[in-house]
Parts: sequence; C-alpha cells; structure tokens
Amino acid sequence: MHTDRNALFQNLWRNYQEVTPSAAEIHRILGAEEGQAIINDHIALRTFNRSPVGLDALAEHFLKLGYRQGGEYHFEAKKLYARHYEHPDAEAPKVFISELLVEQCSPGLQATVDQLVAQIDADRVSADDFLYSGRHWDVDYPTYRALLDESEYAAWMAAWGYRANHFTVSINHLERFDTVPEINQLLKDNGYAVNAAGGEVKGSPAELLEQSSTMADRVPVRFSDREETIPSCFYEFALRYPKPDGELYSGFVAASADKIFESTNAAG
Ligand code: OOG
Ligand code: NI
Repeated sequence: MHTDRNALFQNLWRNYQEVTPSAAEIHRILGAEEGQAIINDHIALRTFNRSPVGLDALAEHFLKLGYRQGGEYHFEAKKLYARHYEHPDAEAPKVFISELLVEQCSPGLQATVDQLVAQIDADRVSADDFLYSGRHWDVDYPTYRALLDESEYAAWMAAWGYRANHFTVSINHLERFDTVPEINQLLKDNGYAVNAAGGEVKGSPAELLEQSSTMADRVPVRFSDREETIPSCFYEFALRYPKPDGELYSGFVAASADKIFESTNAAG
C-alpha cells in the first residue's frame, strides 16, 4: 500500500514537472542538491462536478490508499466546492480536491463542459493512471478563450485535464528557511512572480496556516486548431502552526485557498 502511494505521487510529480519547469529549479534553490529533503505538504487536483469525474471519483483513488476525508470548503463567487483528504501516516501529502459546480454556470459553459466530459471513457476514471492522464478531449483555442471569459478554472481544466495542479513545499521541514516572507523574497530574487492576490502571504498564525505560491509557469499547449502558450501549473509553500493539542493544523483556510486558485490566472 505504501509503495502504491509512493508510485502515485511519483507519477503525479513527473507529470506535473513536464509542464512546470520552475519546480525543479525551485528545488535547487531550496537546497535539494545540498541534501535538503523537500517534503510535500499537499497537492491539489481539479475537476468538473459531472459524472463520471466528480470530486468523489477522484477522491476514491486516495480513499483506496487509506486516506480519510477532512474539511470541506465553499467558493461561491468562483462556483467551486472542495474537500481535503489526509492520511494517518503524517508523511503522506494531504490532498485538496475541488470541483466546478457546472450547473451554476452559463448554458454555453455547461454545453462545452458536457461535450468535453462526454469524450472520457468512464472505465478509465478508476484506472491507476487517471489522476495524471491529462486531457481526454479535443478542444480548440477559441473554446478555451470563451471558457476563460467566464471561469479561469473551467478554461484551465479544458486545457490541462487531469494532473496535479500544484505541489506544495512544507516550510516546516526546511532547514534554511523558517517563514513565508523569506521564501517569497528568495523566489523574487530568482525571478519568479509571487501570487499577490489578497497579499503575498495568505493566512496567519491565528489561522494556523500561512501559504504563498508562484504564478503558474507558461508553456505551449497543443489545441486542436493551433498551439498557444498559456498558464500551466504553479508551486506552493505552506507553514503550519500547532493547534492547542500540540498537533500541527492539517486543514486548509478557504479565504486563502480562494486566492491560491488565482495562481493559474493569466498575469496582468
Ligand atoms: C487549489 C487552490 C487552493 C490551497 O492550498 O489552499 C489550495 C487549486 O488551485 O486548485 O491549493
Ligand atoms: Ni494548495
């Protein structure tokens, strides 16, 4: 079971790195080459709340590995719902899964999403590789642009499909860095854009979680009619504080998450 879990996260990481060149560079900057272990706090996955690929279908992959459901989070303006999952083994990364509430969107967006989801082979959804299987549909660039006008999240899903949207470095496990502002400064010194939506540091010690993220890398994607360079995936950093019982807080903070979603928005 442990090897299955490691294999899943290794595959998710390899697939994420293919479209996130900054991740390996940031590892180097954090000192991975000098032996600093980089521990993942969590990963995040996105989907549409349409059968057969709703949040629960993605979560099933983690429940099978011994994960348990944690908190739930609502994002009314973005029309998203999310839950987190955690594992009794504290070494296991937490998992944040969100879904777009498609029925709350325009008829046009609903029709597009239904047409994309209809191209998925339902049997594939429970396959071991589904969570890093990318896009299961043809989509052209004008359709991507039309989705972008209404929902950055829907457009990102249409372009990228099933893959880790980000990995998150646990600052608690870093030896040379202790705070989110220090990490943000390091990122900026190395030429990375830090997501400034709602402030570069999201959350507070009182909320028991502080986070920051890069703006997503921009890489070329092949749409059915042409290739275009668009935002892919980003890297996140999390510092957790102990609860009164001494255990580190293991949940998420909806107001912070709301801004982290914007790391895949087109900058400016
Ligand atoms: C998830 C955004 C929320 C967090 O740590 O609060 C999040 C996403 O962008 O898919 O990752
Ligand atoms: Ni995150």
